[in-house]
Amino acid sequence: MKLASAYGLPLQTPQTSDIEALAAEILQALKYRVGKDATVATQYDWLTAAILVVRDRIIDHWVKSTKQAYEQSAKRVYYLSLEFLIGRLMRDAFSNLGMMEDMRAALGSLGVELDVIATLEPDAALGNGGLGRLAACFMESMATVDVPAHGYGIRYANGMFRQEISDGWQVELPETWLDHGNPWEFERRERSFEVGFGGTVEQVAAKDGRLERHVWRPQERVLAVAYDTPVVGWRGNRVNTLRLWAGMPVDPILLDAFNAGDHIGALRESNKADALSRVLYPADSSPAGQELRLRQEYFFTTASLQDIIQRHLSQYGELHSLPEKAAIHLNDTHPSVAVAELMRLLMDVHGIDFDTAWGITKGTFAYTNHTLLPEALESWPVPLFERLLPRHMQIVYAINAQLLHEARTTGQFDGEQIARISLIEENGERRVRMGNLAFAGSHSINGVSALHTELMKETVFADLHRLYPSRINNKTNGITQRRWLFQCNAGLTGLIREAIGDRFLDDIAALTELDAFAGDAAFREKFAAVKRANKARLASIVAERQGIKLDPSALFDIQIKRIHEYKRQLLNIIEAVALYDQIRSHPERDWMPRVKFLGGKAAPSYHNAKLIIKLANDVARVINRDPAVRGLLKVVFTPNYNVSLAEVMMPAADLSEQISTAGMEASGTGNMKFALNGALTIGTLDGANVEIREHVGADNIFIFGLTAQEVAERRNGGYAPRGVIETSPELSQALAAISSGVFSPDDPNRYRDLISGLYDHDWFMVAADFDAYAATQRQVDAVWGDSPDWNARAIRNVARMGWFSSDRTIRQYAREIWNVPA
Ligand code: T68
Repeated sequence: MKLASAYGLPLQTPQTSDIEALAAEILQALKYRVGKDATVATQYDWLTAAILVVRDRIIDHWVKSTKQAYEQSAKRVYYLSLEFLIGRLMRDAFSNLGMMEDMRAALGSLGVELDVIATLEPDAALGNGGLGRLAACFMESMATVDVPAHGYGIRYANGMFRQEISDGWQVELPETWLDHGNPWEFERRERSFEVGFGGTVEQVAAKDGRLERHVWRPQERVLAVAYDTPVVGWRGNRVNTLRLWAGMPVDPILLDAFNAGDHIGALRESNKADALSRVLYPADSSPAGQELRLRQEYFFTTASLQDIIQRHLSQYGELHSLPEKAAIHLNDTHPSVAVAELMRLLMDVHGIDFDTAWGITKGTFAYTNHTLLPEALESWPVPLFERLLPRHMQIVYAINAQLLHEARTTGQFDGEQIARISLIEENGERRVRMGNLAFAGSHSINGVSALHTELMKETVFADLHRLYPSRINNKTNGITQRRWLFQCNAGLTGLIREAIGDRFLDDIAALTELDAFAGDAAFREKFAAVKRANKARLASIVAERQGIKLDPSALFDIQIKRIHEYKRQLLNIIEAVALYDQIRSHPERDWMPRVKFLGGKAAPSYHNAKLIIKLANDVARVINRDPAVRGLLKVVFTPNYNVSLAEVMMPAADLSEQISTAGMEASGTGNMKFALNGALTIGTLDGANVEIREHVGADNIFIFGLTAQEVAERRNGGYAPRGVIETSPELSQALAAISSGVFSPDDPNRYRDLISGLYDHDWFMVAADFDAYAATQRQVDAVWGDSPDWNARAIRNVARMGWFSSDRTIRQYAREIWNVPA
């Protein structure tokens, strides 16, 4: 068996005749589908031709999968998500179909390098961070474990912004991923649905004079048009559909207006429709709070539900069986207006009574919560909700009446508790609570790690949980090993195959067989060589893009994720400053050379997060220039962190930074990607870190800091950070340096407020955890100094991370929430 080459994962050795046939197919596609001759084809043309050839094979599987689900009357899963952070698709498809080496050889025979055209494929960045990437991993795992599923979302013309760093500051630029067309998608003009906004609700009386139906007469109408992308599972087993909606006007041009000379006004409808699928809101873990956002949520939700109902009706002819044949999953509260919308469709359009409709709704929906941050819990002002969705407002009130009646009849809740259960927030401005709506309308509500789920029961959903104690359950997140090991780390994958054979490719539980190799010195050497090559690859990218020279033998310490105060990049940067100070003060000590990488995007309106990016860059500039620490410490901020950069950084890390304030990171999934690629974690007992420790063993992870319970106690007990800072000389000095402008001589006051915030309140407990963090970093150094020990621990991490596969997560969703076989 041929081993994995630098990037490929061959399932068979390529045969010359196959290669020739494939090359001929690529040329055919280039000529007849791209319309170019090989002599004039650009690299983009070759990319398109290569994708089209593989796409043909995918379509065969796709048609088969769709037919099969229909013929077997299988229950389908519908995953509604405002975000799908997919990244590039070509390698995914080649690798899952076992065609990587054949395609490489075929393209090579035509003088085209697969690795070169692969880098031209734009990232489909239709998401902000963890929540969107989880949706993408889930789509791949559902196809792999053979769950008939459709993802539903929005086809944003502009996804996540491109981040440039200019003079150390984040600058946001639009990313236009569709510039060269998108060979993966199929436009389905015939699959379009009307979406209404505003207007009035009429009550139509029945013959006997009783009120019968409500008819919503929207003031505005737009169309949602479907674009389908096939999602290929491992070994091409099943191909599911990601259906993304784009806004289109009902009347592309208002001819009357145009003819009257109002050329701009004539396009008004068109522009309005266009706006719905124009941009992804680039804020995570904070509410967008804008009318357009609510419009986007309703737009994709109603289109998806109309589509689901149409499919169900065409197969079963009635809607009472919906819960048996369809599981609709709400990825966070962004689609939770679906609860009211399904009720509306069932009652107003299909004539089903309220109680029956409510039963169908609860039987069909399930909801995942991804955050406990109070400021991130979505709610909409009642006047806005009522103006855009007048009928839904009535339905929300009707559901609320029923919900509060149920709560009151238990006799278990006082007035305050009832107020917290209510779908309407009544303190101050009245608002519709989307989390409570999703909870009320779902039979299952899950958290994304064991700790997060417990905290959900104790905090945000404490009262609803007491009312419906069987609804909350845990489904710890996972990641797809196809992208996050096989594809991004072919070197390590090849080495594992050499050691334990190929079984783990299909059954990730077999990865535990690698554990035995932690004690094998020869294997450790090979493992270290793979890591070193991955680090060299990252170093060369940093050299090329940023002109910074790095030594791959230094410890690569990486924190990459969205920039947010609760994720505590600031703690990491302050520790870098303290370390810098220590190295300068004690040059005689045996310091371990280290490169600290930071990367991530800040929401454009998040002032402190943007300031933290500037601080990272200011600190990097000073440290990297100082000859006193040369060869011992470097700080690198990698611009425009995205899925493709993650695929290079995860395999190159020695140390993974997962240092959020305990109780605030719901799960984390980057933590899983790093450990699976052989990085050791330094982290708090937060989110899935807790379970990672259980799986890899306490000796193979560096845990520090306050627990979630301790954080809560400190906050309740009147935490006084100033005293804490004053008793830590290292921390005081580092803060004084930052605050006084050592790293910002051009604007010495730049960080004064940021740092005084730590003295005055320090909500994220940076000061409380600093000493423990710094001390643990020195333990990291000590273990790093003993490479056999370090490598043994790293190997154990790889061997024991199989449980964090999203295949496991999806099987649990399938069996315990959706009631579908997997
Ligand atoms: C993340 N949430 C959690 N939110 O922070 C992370 N929010 O701990 C978890 O691992 C991950 O979800 C998957 O469960 C997010 O990423 C968002 O991106 C987001 C987007 C819009 C509005 C609010």
